[in-house]
Amino acid sequence: MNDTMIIYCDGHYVGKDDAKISVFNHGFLYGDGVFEGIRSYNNRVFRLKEHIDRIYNSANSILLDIGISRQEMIDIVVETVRRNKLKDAYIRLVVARGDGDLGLDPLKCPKPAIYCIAGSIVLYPEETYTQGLKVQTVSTRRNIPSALNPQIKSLNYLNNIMAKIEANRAGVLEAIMLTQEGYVCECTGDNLFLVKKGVLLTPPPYIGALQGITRNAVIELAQADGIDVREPLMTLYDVYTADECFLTGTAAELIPVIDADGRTIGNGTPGPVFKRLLEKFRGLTQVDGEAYSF
Ligand code: PXG
Repeated sequence: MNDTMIIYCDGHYVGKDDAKISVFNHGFLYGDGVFEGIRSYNNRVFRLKEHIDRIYNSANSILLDIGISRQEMIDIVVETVRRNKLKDAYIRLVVARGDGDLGLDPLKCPKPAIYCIAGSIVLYPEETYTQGLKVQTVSTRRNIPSALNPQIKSLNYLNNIMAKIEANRAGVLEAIMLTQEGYVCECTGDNLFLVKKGVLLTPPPYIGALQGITRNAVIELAQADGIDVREPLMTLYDVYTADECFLTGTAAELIPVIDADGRTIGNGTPGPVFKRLLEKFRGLTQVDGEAYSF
């Protein structure tokens, strides 16, 4: 994080020390709000339109009227990275319910608050990208869609945070989260992919896996490469017996998994399908997205 960082803070571009929110903001008091994690590569904001669509869908689902157009939101994101002169960035876009009183009623919050932070992120240590990650199944199940639909990227990420704590306590960096029924769902901030006999498998969004933007890009790249992609219901047995496993996410990008619950996946090294898709993904990030200049 640099000292000259400029943050879009509810209508104004301010320095880091001035980017403050009220304790009465319901984003803080109740996790009432929505967010996106976005990346830019090589002066292009990767899949920005998809991220904007997703945050508007998240907001719409929680009856939060963002109050500005999608184009205005795109302009805020691009202007924030531009002002920070970042060629490559990790961008956090947040829309909170805004200031209210000490009750949870959102009707007491007249105006939503929008924030955009452009910086960087390192999710996993460098060597895990080449050597692979160990993951552990945790007891915290993914939120059930009938209680809080996991497609909503809400500011309340406690479900995922509890899973991350369990993984940390088990001595690994990432958790496999199951659905209430015991099907493999996703990880704490990443989607999960398996390769079995040349077929690419990933859990279906209707069970609670986020329809990740990196996930969608990987599916497109695989299909364009002639790889068969399917979204079946899967159990841990499928993970343990897969030829390859990897995770996808904006922050994580593509990361190989070589061990799940002590079972070695494939031959214990990043597999050929993963390597091929990683190369294609890296190529795509250099050319795809909303271009900007300083
Ligand atoms: N699943 C969940 C639950 C997520 O929150 C993904 C999958 C991947 O989706 P995208 O669209 O990014 O390919 C996410 C997104 C973090 C962090 O610090 C992760 C996300 C968002 C913010 C922070 O790990 N994940």
